[in-house]
Amino acid sequence: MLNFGKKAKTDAGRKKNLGRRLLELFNNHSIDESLFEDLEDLLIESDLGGSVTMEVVDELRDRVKTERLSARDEIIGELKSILSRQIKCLKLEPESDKLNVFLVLGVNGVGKTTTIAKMARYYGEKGIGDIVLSAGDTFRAAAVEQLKIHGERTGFRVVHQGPGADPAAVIFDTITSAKAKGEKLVLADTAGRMHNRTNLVKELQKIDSVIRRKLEPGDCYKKILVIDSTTGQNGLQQAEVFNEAVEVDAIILTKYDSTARGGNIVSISRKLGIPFAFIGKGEQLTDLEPFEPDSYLEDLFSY
Ligand SMILES: Nc1nc2c(ncn2[C@@H]2O[C@H](COP(=O)(O)OP(=O)(O)OP(=O)(O)O)[C@@H](O)[C@H]2O)c(=O)[nH]1
Ligand SMILES: [Mg+2]
Repeated sequence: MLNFGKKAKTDAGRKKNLGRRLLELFNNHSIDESLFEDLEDLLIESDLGGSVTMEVVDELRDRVKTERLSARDEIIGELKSILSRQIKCLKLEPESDKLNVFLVLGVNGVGKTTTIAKMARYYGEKGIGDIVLSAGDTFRAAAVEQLKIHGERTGFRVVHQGPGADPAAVIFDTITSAKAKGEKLVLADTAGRMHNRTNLVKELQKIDSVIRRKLEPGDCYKKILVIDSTTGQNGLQQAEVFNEAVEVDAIILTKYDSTARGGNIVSISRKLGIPFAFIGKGEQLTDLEPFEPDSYLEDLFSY
């Protein structure tokens, strides 16, 4: 079942990171088959997923054999480079001299609205001043207020209508006024909760088709999925559903500060080929970083 309503339980209680557990693994094994078997268990627990783990460990086993690797750090280094090759990333920047529309999607509570505010701040700092926030989450009454507060904090205008308004109409109006004002970037929020999953998908497809009809050739449109890193393999299922509904261009992983895992990046990259653009590491507006596979892996493997 997809986690469309309730938050998956976090792993805060079992926070013992992959790096430390890898060290323990090497301390307790010689380089033999049992090491690779326990490594598989460890990677599955870190949310890499069964099939991706098997492929990664098979490749590692081959490399250890052909390269005659025997030192712990060499083998861990090889594991990191195998994983690094599986991860896709994307530098997500608005294109200059164009209207850019970034539609932000994701199930409820993953951090969409906060991430929009973080992105506005991030791009604002980079000198992209003409940003407008679009309150496309009209399902939840407090959502518009939340985005208005972020608009005040970041200094950008917010286009909104009343609760219950048609989200496609709100985003349509935002694009119309952005074009009239010559603004360069629309960051559009969406609802993560609907009465059920079919409604959510239909709603997003409607928003997507309204945006497509409104945009002109040369405008830049990206659909960005937000995934909460504490939801583990559920993140992969969410990515599959949203990607099937509207074709996701990039993913932002949030709450990386609250989990010891986060291996689902590898399985999402490997299975769906969707690149990661940013990683959120806290609740403050400054807690957003462009996603870098090597520093993500350093972090995942740190002890
Ligand atoms: N620790 C941590 N908390 C985060 C991060 N990003 C968002 N949050 C928190 O997660 C909670 C939900 O964030 P929202 O931005 O409201 O999530 P949303 O996806 O817009 O939620 P809905 O509008 O209800 O669908 C808030 O308490 C945020 O402060 C992060 O990177 N780290
Ligand atoms: Mg929200």
